[in-house]
Amino acid sequence: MKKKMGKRGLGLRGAAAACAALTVIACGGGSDTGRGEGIVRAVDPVANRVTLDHGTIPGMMDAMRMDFAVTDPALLDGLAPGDRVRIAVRQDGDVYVLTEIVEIPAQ
Ligand SMILES: [Cu+2]
Repeated sequence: MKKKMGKRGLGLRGAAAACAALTVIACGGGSDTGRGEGIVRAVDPVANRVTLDHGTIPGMMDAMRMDFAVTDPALLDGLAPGDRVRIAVRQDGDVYVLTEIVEIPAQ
């Protein structure tokens, strides 16, 4: 009679995959500056905030829509919804702050 080992094998493999995922997250947490691109959705010069649909920021986060504080209100000058931008993001604990916003000229 043969014993079936399939389920147990998958379980171990699943556990290994989970560990690998945790390692990646831990590594991502170690990097506190990231770069990516995004599209401006809203600008709030009074609160010094900008809402972006941003792409993947390697080591920091996946693509999503969110709003960021900016280090310098002047970074928001001339920005309008629909603009494509390159960004540099600094992570301070749970807070993400843009240190750089550069408009990508439309082609
Ligand atoms: Cu985000």
